[in-house]
Amino acid sequence: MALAKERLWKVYRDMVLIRRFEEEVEKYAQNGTIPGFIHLSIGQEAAQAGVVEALKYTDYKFPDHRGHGAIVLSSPPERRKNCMSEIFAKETGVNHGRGGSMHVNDLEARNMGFNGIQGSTVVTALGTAFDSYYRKANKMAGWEDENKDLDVTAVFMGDGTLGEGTCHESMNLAATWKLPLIYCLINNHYAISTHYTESHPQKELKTWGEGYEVPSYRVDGNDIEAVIEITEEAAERARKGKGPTLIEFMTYRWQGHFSGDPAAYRPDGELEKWQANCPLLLAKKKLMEVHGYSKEEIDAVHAEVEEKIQGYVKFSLESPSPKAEDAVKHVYMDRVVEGR
Ligand SMILES: Cc1ncc(C[n+]2csc(CCOP(=O)(O)OP(=O)(O)O)c2C)c(N)n1
Ligand SMILES: [Mg+2]
Repeated sequence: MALAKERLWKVYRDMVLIRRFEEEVEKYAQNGTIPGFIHLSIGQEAAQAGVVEALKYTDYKFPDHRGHGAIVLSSPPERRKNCMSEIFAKETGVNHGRGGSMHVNDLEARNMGFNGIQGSTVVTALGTAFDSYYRKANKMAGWEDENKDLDVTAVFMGDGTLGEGTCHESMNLAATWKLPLIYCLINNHYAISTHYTESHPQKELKTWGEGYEVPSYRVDGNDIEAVIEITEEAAERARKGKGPTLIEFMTYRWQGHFSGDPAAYRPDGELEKWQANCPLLLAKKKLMEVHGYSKEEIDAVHAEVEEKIQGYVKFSLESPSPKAEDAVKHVYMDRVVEGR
C-alpha cells in the first residue's frame, strides 16, 4: 500500500525523531551521564513508528527493552522531553526518574511500560486485551453500546523472546478467546549474540502463531508503508472482536545488544547490507523520487527535529535528580491495607 504523501512525510519525521533521540541517548550513555543498561533500536525505526502510527492513542502499547522509539511516539509531543529525562533518571521524567530506560511508562498514553523480564509483557498484555473484551461482553459501564469497537493491545517482542513459554500461553488464550491483541514480533536477527536461526527450527518465526490459528504474517520491517498497512489490518480485526494477529517484522539492529557491545559476533558485511536498507533512507527516497519533495524540504525536517531533540537534551541535563531521601517515593503505592 502506498501512503498518501502527507502521511509518509509525517512518519518520516517520526522516524528521524526517534533516530536522533536514540543517537543522543547513546552519546549520554557512553559518557556516563545516563545510568544503567541501554538497548538501542537504531535501524528498527519503521517497525516502531509504523505500529504506533497504525494504532489509536487510546490503544494499549507494551514496548519491550528496546522500545524507546515506540515509547516516545506514543506520548504526546509535550511529554516527549519527559520520556528523555526519564531515561536520564531525572525527577522530571514521566516516572520521576525511578524507572529509567527499560521501565518508561506513560499510562495516560496507554504506554504500559516494560519490566526487564523477557516474555513477561506478552502475558500481561492479555490483561488489557481481556479487559475491553470482558467489559463489552458484559455490557459494563462505558461499554453498553454493542457496536463500540474494542481497544486494541499491541505487544512488542523479539525473536529471542519468542522462545519463552509465556508466548505460547499468551497465544493460546488470545486465540481461544479472540482477544484484541497484536503480537509485534521484531525479528532483528539476534538475541544478544545468537542468530535466530540458531535458536529456532523454523525459517519463518511467524509460523509460531499459525500453530495457534492466529493469522500470522512476515513483512519487511524496514518498509514503513508495509508496517502500517499490515498493522492497520490487524488492528481492524482486533477492534471488531475477530481476535489476535502475529506480525513478524524483518529488521536489523545496527548496534550491539546494549550500548557498548562491539557485536563481534556479526559476520563481515552484514551490518553494511542492512544499512543500505535503512528505513529512513527508503522513505526519503520515496518522498523525493515518487512524491517530488526537494532536498531543501527534507533538510527542513531534519532541522526541525534537531531543535526538538536539543530541547529534550537540555531539559534532561538541567532537570534535578531525585533527592536521596525520596528514593522510595513513587516506587510503592501510597495505600493502607485494611487490618495491617
Ligand atoms: C526471562 C529473561 N531471560 C533473559 C533475559 C536477558 N535478556 C535480555 S534481552 C535478551 C535478548 C532478547 O532478544 P530478542 O527477544 O531477540 O530482543 P532484542 O534484544 O533483539 O531486541 C536477553 C536474553 C531477560 N531479560 N529475561
Ligand atoms: Mg532480537
